[in-house]
Amino acid sequence: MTALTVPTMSLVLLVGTSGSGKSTFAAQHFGRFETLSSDFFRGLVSNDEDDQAATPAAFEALKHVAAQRLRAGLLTVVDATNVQAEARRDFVQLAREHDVLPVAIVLDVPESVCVARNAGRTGRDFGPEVIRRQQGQLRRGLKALGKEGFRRVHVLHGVDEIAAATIVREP
Ligand code: DTP
Repeated sequence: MTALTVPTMSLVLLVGTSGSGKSTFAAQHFGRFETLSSDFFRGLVSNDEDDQAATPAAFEALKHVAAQRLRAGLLTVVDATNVQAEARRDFVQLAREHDVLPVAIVLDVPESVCVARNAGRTGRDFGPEVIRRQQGQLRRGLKALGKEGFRRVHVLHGVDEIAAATIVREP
């Protein structure tokens, strides 16, 4: 069992390709309101969580809610792919503005597993090349996360490590 320490005053970014299990992980380890999901926010602003055109509006709303929560001193988890450095930068900045620690939890799952999972889902009908591109971005990002300002970087390699992980909140 791997215990991942997460300071109570933190902004946690889940990082992983589509189908890596971020939402499943979030539901297992964090409270109902603690997790802000980009899918859910796309749904809130467009009625369709798969509508990629709604992504900018969804993230604007998500960041607004994240800021409100951090202001209230509430641990907050961002459930989005977060595989691009530009996408992560705003959240590191947001954490700093609210004096909380940016933390990354990376779900590093083989491409074949993610592709197979997505094939069985409605609304995730993009081809395997999307997962491959995200995997490439994830690989490059893994080395850079510390330099980007994340104060803790937890990397879970593979399905078994993810299943065995627990979260330990630190005051
Ligand atoms: P996305 O970024 O596309 O929203 P995700 O949040 O990373 O995807 P999900 O948690 O939604 O991934 O999981 C994708 C699918 O895989 C979903 O049908 C549930 C399934 N799944 C997740 N974790 C596991 C697991 N450990 N074992 C088997 N199936 C899993």
